[in-house]
Amino acid sequence: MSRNGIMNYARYINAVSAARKPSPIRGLTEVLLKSPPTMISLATGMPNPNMFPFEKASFTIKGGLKITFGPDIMNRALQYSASSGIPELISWMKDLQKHIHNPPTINYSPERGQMALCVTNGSQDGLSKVFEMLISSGDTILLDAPTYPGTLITLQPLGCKILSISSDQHGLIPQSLSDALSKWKPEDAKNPLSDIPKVLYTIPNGGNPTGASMTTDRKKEVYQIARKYNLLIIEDDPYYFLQFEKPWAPSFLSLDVDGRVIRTDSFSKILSSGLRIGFVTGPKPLIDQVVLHIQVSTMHVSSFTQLMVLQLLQQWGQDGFLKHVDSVVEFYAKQRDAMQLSAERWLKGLVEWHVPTAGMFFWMKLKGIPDTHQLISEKAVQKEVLFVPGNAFIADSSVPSSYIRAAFSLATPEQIDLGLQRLAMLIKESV
Ligand code: 09M
Repeated sequence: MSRNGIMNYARYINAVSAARKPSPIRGLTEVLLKSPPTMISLATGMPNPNMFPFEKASFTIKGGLKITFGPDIMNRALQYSASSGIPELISWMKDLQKHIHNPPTINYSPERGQMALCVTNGSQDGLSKVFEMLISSGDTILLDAPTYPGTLITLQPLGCKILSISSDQHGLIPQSLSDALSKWKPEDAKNPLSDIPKVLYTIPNGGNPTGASMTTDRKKEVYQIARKYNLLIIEDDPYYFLQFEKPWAPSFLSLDVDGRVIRTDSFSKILSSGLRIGFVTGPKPLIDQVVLHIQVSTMHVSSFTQLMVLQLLQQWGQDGFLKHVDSVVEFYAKQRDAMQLSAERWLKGLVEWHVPTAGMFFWMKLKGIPDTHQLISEKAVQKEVLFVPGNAFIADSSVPSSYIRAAFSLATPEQIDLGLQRLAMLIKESV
């Protein structure tokens, strides 16, 4: 932070991102969208939607609601739209973030890190753009270990060093973060030539693969460490809406008095993973850079997808949305219980695990098996049961891991039971 307590965002933005310029055509499009109907535009190269073959559509929502795309909405759905997202959807999502997280930054000035939001093709798209904005070759990034392979494979080609921070059943361990940073001094953050890490990435709820969720106290401690060393925190939280216990834990975004948190949300676990829709929320100077990247890559998330989701959210309202989330949670909590019951039945004495309070995963340590890779990729396949071996979730996948990730999202309780019975047989045959 600079002396007056304001974040210097330029410190975090890498050379590629800093060199991004807005598209001149996009600027004209904004003018057109705000123009009176008397404006004659011979400017934009948008196609004429009357030439598109799709006419109307209607979707039946479980529970009886209907979404209808008449000719006007259909034309809008088939046309280009703003890179940051359809304005009404952004505004709906900002209201949701305000309601859920009440971020301190909401009324800050834009330069001070006012909360801004853009729509992305799932959180993966948002995350990769955030990393590509922040990471330069040679940088060191702090990550929860083990972690989501989608993050590891995004980071690896960027040439950064990964500094893994230990975690347990309550997620990232603050002491481990402090220890990792102790080789630097907080003042190093003021030296542009220092190699002090600038970014911490963490999955705070229902961690992938660990199933772990961070306690409020831990989040507060981590936030204080981030303040001390002037770190940005990337809060990758696609399992936020899959928390099985209320009250839901406060997010890093909700603690963010400085404007140092970038949060990725996903609709993949609650509305659809195939529609590809997620959100990046964070300080405006950083979101603006992400949007410049969107302008030259996807241009925007499918207008069709956004309008479909918007209509659903508008009809539901926040209450209806949260009621839907409750029903999703109820399903996954039962699935979690089924896996817990079957694990107790078959795996006691063979496997160590913690019961997750969010998400879709159990992280299981197979006793007496130093490396699960071969067991899972060969013998388990022959026994017709699949898991992900633990080494998929560590930066150096050649390091052996005695863990596996078991997902309880898709299989029926009967299949879960049979699957864990097969796992028990495999372990017994292998030790
Ligand atoms: N497995 C994810 N995780 C996964 C997975 C997946 C096909 C996805 C964390 O849909 P998005 O883009 O919002 O989700 C990306 C994402 C971001 N962050 C922590 C995640 O777990 C999705 C897709 C097949 C397997 C998959 O195994 O874990």
